[in-house]
Amino acid sequence: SNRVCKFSIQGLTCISCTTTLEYSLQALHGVQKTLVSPINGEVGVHYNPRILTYNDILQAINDIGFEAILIN
Ligand code: 9UX
Repeated sequence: SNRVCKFSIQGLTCISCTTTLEYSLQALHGVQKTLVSPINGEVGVHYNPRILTYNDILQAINDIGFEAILIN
């Protein structure tokens, strides 16, 4: 089954970083789809909770240098 989590990413404003973030998240095993908006600095991630948790996704966001807050 699928789950969706959404993060607010601090300081995410440019297309370059948005693309980097999107590729990094899509490279994670268990991530099915990402929706990144540099306009509001948010990212939605569709993932399989049997394979990874939202904390793994948060870790991946942190690993590329962004702070993030889970918003749902
Ligand atoms: Mo980017 Mo940042 O490529 O302040 S969102 S630099």
